[in-house]
Amino acid sequence: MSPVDGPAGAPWWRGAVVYQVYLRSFADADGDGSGDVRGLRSRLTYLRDLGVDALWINPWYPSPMVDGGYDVADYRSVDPRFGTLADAEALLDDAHRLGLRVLLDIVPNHTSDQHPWFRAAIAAGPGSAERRRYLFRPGRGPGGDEPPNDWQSVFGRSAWTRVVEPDGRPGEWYLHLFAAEQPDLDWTHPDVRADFEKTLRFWFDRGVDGFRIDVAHSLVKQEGLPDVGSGTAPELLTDAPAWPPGEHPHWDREEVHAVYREWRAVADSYREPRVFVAEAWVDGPERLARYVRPDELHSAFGFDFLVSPWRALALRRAVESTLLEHAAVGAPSTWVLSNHDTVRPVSRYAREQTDKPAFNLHHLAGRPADLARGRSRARAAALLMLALPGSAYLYQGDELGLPEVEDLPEDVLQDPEWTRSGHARRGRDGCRVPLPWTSGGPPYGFSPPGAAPPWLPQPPVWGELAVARQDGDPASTLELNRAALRLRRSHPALGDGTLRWLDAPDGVLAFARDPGFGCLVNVSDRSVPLPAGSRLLLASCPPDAGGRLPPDATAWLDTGERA
Ligand code: TEU
Repeated sequence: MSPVDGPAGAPWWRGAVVYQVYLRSFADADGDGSGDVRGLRSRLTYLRDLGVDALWINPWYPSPMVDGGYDVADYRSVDPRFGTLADAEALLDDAHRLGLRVLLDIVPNHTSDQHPWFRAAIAAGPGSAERRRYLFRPGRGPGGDEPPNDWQSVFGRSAWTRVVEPDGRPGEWYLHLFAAEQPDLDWTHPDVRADFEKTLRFWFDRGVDGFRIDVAHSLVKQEGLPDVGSGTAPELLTDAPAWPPGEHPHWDREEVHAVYREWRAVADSYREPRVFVAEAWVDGPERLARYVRPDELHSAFGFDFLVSPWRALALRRAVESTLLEHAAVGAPSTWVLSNHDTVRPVSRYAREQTDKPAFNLHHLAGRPADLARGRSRARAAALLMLALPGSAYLYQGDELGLPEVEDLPEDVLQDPEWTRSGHARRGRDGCRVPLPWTSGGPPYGFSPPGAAPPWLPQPPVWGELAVARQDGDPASTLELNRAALRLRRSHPALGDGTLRWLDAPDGVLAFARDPGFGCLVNVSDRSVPLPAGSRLLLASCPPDAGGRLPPDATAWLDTGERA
């Protein structure tokens, strides 16, 4: 068994629970109101005690922070607001000493407009070698006044911006699938491929255990950059299915897989092989599984589960199809309920559940919320997720049951989605509010005394949801997560493996995992009996006096069966 192997000899990542650290909002050590690497180092024992196996840290590279660090100006350094390279190395040492692995976030689709390559491209002018690393094109129409094609930015409006040429005249346009400050790279250019390989090695050589790959499905664009055509919406999940699989001009194209075969070879060249997880919003598990074929990436977020409403059939369908398609290529499924782009589960499940995916705040606008119900469901969903075969990602603050902060004042909103959508969508700041560590008022232990206010204001409810308040309270969401992670670690049936669905009443999901584990998820609106002969290990809500599991609750059971 190599040092990277898990208890049963399987590679650690196949069944790992990974905690997502949104660094700006995790813990602030230097008192500037924004989280940093030293803050994270000071809280590593909290993560060890929570019981996770690894961390994924959102981009910490030098960045103008137009898109929270997803606009990278230098891939092989650390932004001074977050710390230094020495701090990063110390963090890796500390984490490894505590038995935590560390994944970083790589952003290959685009750079910042302040990246030296893009600055050189602007300065060098049309036709230059420097411009060929990006996607510069002449405009359409008289005078080239129209964008080169109809592609839309994910954040709203055209995906093209026109530049002023060195001679002062309006000139070419460049492509940016996200903000204008995030120009897309041209992945057919050998410099681009070589430089990212260099970045992977730079961090792997420093002991980083792997990478989450940002918008992994967008890198390679169709030659000639043809129009997407009519009837498309600027939203990933809605415009992809209109296209035959693999043929959208910029999402999920076949050519992207060659890049990941190269990256896999880099990861495998290390004595302790490094791992990848793809962020790929593609059209269903079958397309997703293509990213985790044996010579490609190790894992990919199963977003069908994330967007699934709290409804038994939808959840079962998402789980079943994800498991099936991953098994076909020999990869473990990767479950996730939220991240820094999506609305907090407590607030999502607080709404009436429709058949439509509702993973962004703007999907919920105007729909009445019952946060207590949302929290029950979020707790139940967490136990469901942690009982499923494969690995799971836990977004910071979800272990505390934090809700989305839906009423941030407009003047503090920073997400480029807010401005680019012409204020039609408030964006993703509401799930990025700095964490509450202690009760007693802002900054709730996020920053040291006397610090600048947190970069987003924290709501009063942070007091009752703070880590210190939940610590030791067996009824708290924090203790529920700790108990689940403890059990998951010690129970031989949990983590990587398979499941067997069991017969269950309408609105209830029931499955078994060998040896001796059962999971019952009550998505219906009435309580249901626990199976006879089983012993309750953990429940997101205690059974009633008659031993029945209430609605919106999950139970973990010892079924007594031994292999
Ligand atoms: O997100 C990819 C993405 O397209 C969506 O999650 C998108 O941000 C959301 O649907 C908008 O409502 C990744 C990062 O996770 C995100 O934070 C970045 O903004 C984006 O890439 C660009 O790098």
